Amino acid sequence: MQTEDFSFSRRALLVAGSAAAIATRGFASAQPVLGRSTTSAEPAEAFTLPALPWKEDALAPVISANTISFHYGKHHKAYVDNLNKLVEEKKKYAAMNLEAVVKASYRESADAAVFNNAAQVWNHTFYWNSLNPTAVTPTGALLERIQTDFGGLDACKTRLVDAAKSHFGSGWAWLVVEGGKLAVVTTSNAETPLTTARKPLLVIDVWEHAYYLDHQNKRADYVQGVAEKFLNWEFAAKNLG
Ligand code: MN3
Repeated sequence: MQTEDFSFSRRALLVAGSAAAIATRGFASAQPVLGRSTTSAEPAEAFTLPALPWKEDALAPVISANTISFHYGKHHKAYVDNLNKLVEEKKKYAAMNLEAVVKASYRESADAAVFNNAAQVWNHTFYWNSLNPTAVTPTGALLERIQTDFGGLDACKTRLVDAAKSHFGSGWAWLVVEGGKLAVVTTSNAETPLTTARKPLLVIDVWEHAYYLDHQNKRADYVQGVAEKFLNWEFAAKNLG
């Protein structure tokens, strides 16, 4: 498992339906960074907030339009804005795309703020693409892996839901490939599989801002609703490759 396999593939995002919006500095790692040259003396193009791949009310009532408006329009946007401010001062990140910033800043304790904001930009875009208002079920190689590694789709969803429910504090519940097998893991705060040998397939945001307006303290209602109705298995399949 090579770390370059974990790139937020543009192909997967094209399938997710918001190609034009995601073809920005942050999500074009599989090809030259769009609109700028790493050797140019021109100022770096700013990171941008990718468009949502569906309408704000598409996941209601599990995730209301109100939650999406804050989560995407305020939280996600703030991470983008903060990252742009930070990178203006931290010139070594100026020529990097988003994935490179996440990976490079992770190793620098003095750049924790850069990592936190960059990783949260990446994690949130991955999260929006992990959700799909149209019910789809896994097929093909992904379904085979799910059956082999979890014993079936229901068991896979249960593992993801249980991990999301039991994660302490803010973080993320991920379906990943680790050591050639599917696995469910959680990360805290801005931590992301991007800095590890794990390849992310899907994620559920379990920060309180993801569900508190709709479900208050009942995180289980949110994660069960997401797992039952909105997991984007097509996105997972593309990430599996
Ligand atoms: Mn969030």
